[in-house]
This record gives sequence, structure tokens and C-alpha cells, in this order.
Amino acid sequence: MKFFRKLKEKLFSTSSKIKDGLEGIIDKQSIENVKEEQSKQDILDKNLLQKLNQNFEQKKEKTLKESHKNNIKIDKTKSLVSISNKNKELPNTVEQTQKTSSSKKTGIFSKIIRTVEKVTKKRKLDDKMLNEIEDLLISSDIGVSTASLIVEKIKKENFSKELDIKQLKQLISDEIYEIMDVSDSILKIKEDQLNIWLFVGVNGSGKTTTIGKIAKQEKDNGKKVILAAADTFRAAAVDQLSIWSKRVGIEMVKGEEKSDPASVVYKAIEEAKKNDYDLLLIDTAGRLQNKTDLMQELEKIIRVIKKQDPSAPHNCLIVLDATSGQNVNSQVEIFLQSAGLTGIIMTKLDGTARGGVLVAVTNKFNLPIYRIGLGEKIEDLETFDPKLFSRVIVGLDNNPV
Ligand SMILES: Nc1nc2c(ncn2[C@@H]2O[C@H](COP(=O)(O)OP(=O)(O)O)[C@@H](O)[C@H]2O)c(=O)[nH]1
Ligand SMILES: [Mg+2]
Repeated sequence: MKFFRKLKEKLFSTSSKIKDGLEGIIDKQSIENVKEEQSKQDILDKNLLQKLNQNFEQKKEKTLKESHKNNIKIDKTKSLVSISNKNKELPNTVEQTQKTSSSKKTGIFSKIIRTVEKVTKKRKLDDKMLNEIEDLLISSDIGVSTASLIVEKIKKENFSKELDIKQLKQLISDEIYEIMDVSDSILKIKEDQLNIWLFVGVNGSGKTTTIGKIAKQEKDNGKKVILAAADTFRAAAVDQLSIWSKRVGIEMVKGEEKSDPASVVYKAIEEAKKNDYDLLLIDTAGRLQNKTDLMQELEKIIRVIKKQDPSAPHNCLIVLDATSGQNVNSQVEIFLQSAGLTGIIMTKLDGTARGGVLVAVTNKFNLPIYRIGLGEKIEDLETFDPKLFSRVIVGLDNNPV
């Protein structure tokens, strides 16, 4: 399946942190188990040696007593070998005793090897292991509350069970899927009307690039698409969108530099309605440095849109950069206050090994993830598939069991 291959290749290009970590958790315990097993065997060895020596001393004592009874004169210092020679089962000397023990050791080693083979595959799910899993999930940007939710659920059903790596991955994958499967990830376009989609998010998150990519996808789907350059603060921002409009081969509406973004949006809606466009994609500014101004600007844009179509914007999509980790949570919170967000587009998943941020943000806000960005090129935007994602992130293949 093309998407899965691409997702696997491009998502977590440096390999998934969760996948590597889980394998490490099982392996780490293997080494600890081997060490533990080895020291247990060493104690057994010591006991065995002691016991053999004890037996030897007892038998020696017994033989001496018997020979004394039978009036046999024996030189106590020399007697050891001759007495013990009479009894072939008894080791002659302490050295021989050790030899016996070392031949036992060959058996012990093969036992250790068997143990290694066994423990590299399984580990008992105890509190220590659950803590390790929780730490790993947190370090993969899943966030503290979501990580502890996942761990609690796994604990409830599986505590004390012996798990191999595949079972462990499957359990975590299932929990991630349950969180991610909030709704279908199709960005629907209503027929026979102008659809207005507003893109918000902080500077650099990938709004302009994503708009270009979506415009291309929808144009290829046969839709008539137009762009509005409502990030009027920097001339470069308008130029960047203009390059995308040319690349895709569609129209773009812009205003004067530093003009009111809401006026550009007004103009774009008029133009789109007049010429029967299906889809208007609005690019906005994302200067969080001046939060109040930015939010007022956004609220004004939404007021202007609603004046022309009370049911619009039909989508308000926040574009988030996956490499910004837990910061994306506060970004969603800020934009939720001014714009009724309908979904998320997560970009730059090709640039992180973490990806847990998608789980964190979905668990917290329950918003669908409509697209994921997997590179800078026009074709590097994919529909989000929670099932595939939940498998890829833990390193399972594409064969759900
Ligand atoms: N690697 C990668 N880079 C991306 C992705 N999406 C956007 N970018 C890059 O991120 C930078 C900022 O994107 P831009 O669209 O200008 O962000 P905006 O300020 O929100 O409009 C640009 O260099 C883009 O090429 C993605 O999915 N993967
Ligand atoms: Mg931009």
C-alpha cells in the first residue's frame, strides 16, 4: 500500500522513538534478567560446592570410624586418597569436587543461554516496566496526562502478564488508536456552493505551504479553487502564496501591503461567489508576539465571512508544526478562543521521530486531524489514517491482527 510505505518511509525518518524505546525496554530487562539468573546460578554453584565438600568430609569421617572399628591402622594424613578410592562415587579431593562442579557448569551455561533466549522475547508487566513505558511515551511528546491514561489502561488489563515485544506494541497501538479514532478524517466539500476554509496557526507552522498542497489536491479532484492572501503584514507572505497559486495554476486575491486582512477576505468571497468557485482557501497571519492584535484581526475576518455567509467558515483549520512538541497544545488553546476550530493539520512529521504530539493534541481537544505534512513538496500532504498511524508509531507492520 503506497500510503503506508510512504508513511513508514517519511514519517519518523529517523525512526520512531516509541518503537525503538519499546524494543529497548524489553531488551533492557532481558539483560537484567540474565544477570539476575546468572547470580542465582552462582549461588546455586556455591551451595553445590559446599554440599559436596560437606558430603566428602562426612564420608571421610565415617570411613575413618569404620576402619578404627575394624582395627585397621591408617595414617590419617595419607588415608584420604585410599579411603576415597574405595568409594568411586566420592570425589577424591576438593579439586575433584570443583571439577564435578565445573562439569555441572556446562549445563548451567546452556541453561543461561536458554534463559537469554526466553527473556529477550518476554518481560513481565510490572510497575517498573509500566513506569518505563510511561517515561518513553512522555519523551515522545505524548504528554503526561495522555501517557498516564494509556499506561493505566494497559495496567488494568495486563498487569503481571508476560509480554513479548509484539504484544507490547500491539497493546500500546490499540490504546493510541482508541484515542485517535475521533471521527472520519475526510475534509468534505459541500456541492453547489462556495466552501470557505480558513487556515490559522503561528508563523512558520506551514499554513501557506499546506494551502498550496490542498489547492492542488482539490483542483485535481475537479474543484474550482481560489486563494485569499490575508496575511498582509509581510509582502513576502503574499509573494509566497502567489508562487503557490502559479504552481497550482489557480487565482489568488490580494490587497495592498499592510491593508486590512478582513478587506482582502471580503474581496475574495465576492470574487469567488461571482465566478462560481467551489472552494476558497484563506491564508492568515500568525504573529503570536502580538496576541491581542492577532486575535482581533482573526475575529474581524470571521465576522466579515459570516456577513456574507452565516454558515461559513465551513472549516477553520489550525496548522501545527509537529516538531514544536507540547507547545502545540497552547497554540490550539489560543486559537480556539478566537476561531471555532474544526480540525487540525499537522505538518513536518517527516522531521521528527516523536509524533506523539498527535496523540496528545487529539486526546486533549478531540479535534480530527485532517491532513499530515510529510515534506515540503506539493505532493507531501496525506490524509490522516488513525489506524495506520497507531501501528506505524509503535513499529508494527501493516497487518492488523
Ligand atoms: N519538512 C517539512 N517542511 C514543511 C512542511 N510544511 C511546511 N514546511 C516548511 O515550513 C516552512 C514554513 O512554512 P510556511 O508555509 O511558510 O508557514 P506559515 O508561516 O505558517 O505560512 C517552509 O520552509 C515550508 O517549506 C512539512 O510537512 N514538512
Ligand atoms: Mg505563511
